[in-house]
Amino acid sequence: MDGTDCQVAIVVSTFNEVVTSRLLAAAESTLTQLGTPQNHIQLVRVPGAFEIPLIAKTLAQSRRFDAIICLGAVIRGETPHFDYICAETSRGIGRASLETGIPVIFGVLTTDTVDQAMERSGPPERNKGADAARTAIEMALLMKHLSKTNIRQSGFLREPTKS
Ligand code: INI
Repeated sequence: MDGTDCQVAIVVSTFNEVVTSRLLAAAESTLTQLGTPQNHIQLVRVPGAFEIPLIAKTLAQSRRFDAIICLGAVIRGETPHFDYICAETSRGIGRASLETGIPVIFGVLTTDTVDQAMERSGPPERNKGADAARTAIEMALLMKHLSKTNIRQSGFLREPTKS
């Protein structure tokens, strides 16, 4: 995958920053490894995961980005609102993508404990921020490809079988 020509925005929440800073570092270094230059990466910080969808949608609507990466950490031990925050964040991120046609990637950890969140924000091979960055570039390239090719000839669609 070559992310050289991709414009990417990262929305990261500052709640549980000890975890989200690790997701962010892994996402940024993965983008760099995939060739995306620093000046093609726009970083926006929001207070909590609940605030991610609005900003992600606003960035997607600007049409300036090929993909938006959403990073956050919701930890059950710390809130009775866990289920509400997770549900709204995931639904909102999904809607932002479908309503704008821009890939908006779900890189939000939802864990029972801080230890689990630390485990999933560790080295690049076990880091959800790194996964989200790879997915963002893969989806950005896929969307670019689909917009350039005749969709029927691209191999993504199979002709219906005649009965
Ligand atoms: N936000 C998070 O991103 N993670 C959490 O674990 C969390 N907890 O525990 O409450 C959290 N709460 C804040 C929430 O996302 C909003 O910022 C807040 O409710 C204001 O809308």
